[in-house]
Amino acid sequence: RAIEADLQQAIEAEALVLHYQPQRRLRDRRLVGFEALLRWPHPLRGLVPPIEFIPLAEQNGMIVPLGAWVIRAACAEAARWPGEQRVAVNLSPAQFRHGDLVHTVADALARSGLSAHRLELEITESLLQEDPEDVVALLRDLRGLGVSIAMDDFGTGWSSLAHLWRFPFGKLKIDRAFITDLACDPKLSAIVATIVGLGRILDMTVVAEGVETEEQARILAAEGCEQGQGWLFGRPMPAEAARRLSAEEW
Ligand code: G
Ligand code: G
Ligand code: MN
Ligand code: NA
Repeated sequence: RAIEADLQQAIEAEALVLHYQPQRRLRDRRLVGFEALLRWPHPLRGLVPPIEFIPLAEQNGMIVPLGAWVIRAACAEAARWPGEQRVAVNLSPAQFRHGDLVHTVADALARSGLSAHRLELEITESLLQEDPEDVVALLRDLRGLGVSIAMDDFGTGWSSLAHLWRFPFGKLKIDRAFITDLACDPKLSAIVATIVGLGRILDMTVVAEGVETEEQARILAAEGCEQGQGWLFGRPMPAEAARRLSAEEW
């Protein structure tokens, strides 16, 4: 309960922060975007990672105002990047059920002046499992604003293939689970190659998550995977550092 009250207070005080992790084109390592990742600087607990408070915020409904803040903050920050890279924001299923997500996104774009094509919304497969028709309609409305939609953690849910044809995602993010042992097991590179082929046919950009080694990056590039995100290409970093990187790699 103590943590719940603390979190409520932190959200109201806008005391949470976003860190930004680089996303790079594998071919030439060009910086193409950043994923915004929420952090909670807690006076006693230090920098609390999202796994420790997002599930709580999802249970008690705080994720709706918190998620709206994340969208506004990420758009405002990205609007300041000299390199005009894209920003990706994670969405929880509850943000689709409650609150006016389309209005929230449109408002964040209008307030920040960020071009819609520079905003990417990451959703997970679990969202599509719930109520596909309604969700697909909402995703289309979001696309209508000019933003793109990425399927996060691709390959870990079980509705993935069933829903791919229903909705034109701009991007598939291959889950880290397939990348970790990529260099050790040819079965994993076969899976990656299959996802890359699927992305090509469906006209979706494929991004590998959790890329930690040059060997993994080499295999991914050889398989035709377009982009990568992971410690090899940059750790999640505070806003000021991301802004500097954006300028340096313009
Ligand atoms: O590095 P990392 O610990 O930041 O992220 C852990 C998980 O938390 C990821 O699965 C990510 O999708 C999720 N996450 C990070 N930031 C946000 C956010 O702003 N909103 C939501 N809903 N999830 C987030
Ligand atoms: O939204 P998503 O679940 O994909 O969030 C990405 C998560 O993966 C975050 O917790 C982020 O800190 C973490 N992460 C990013 N790059 C790497 C990496 O190269 N290795 C590992 N182990 N974790 C990573
Ligand atoms: Mn993500
Ligand atoms: Na992911």
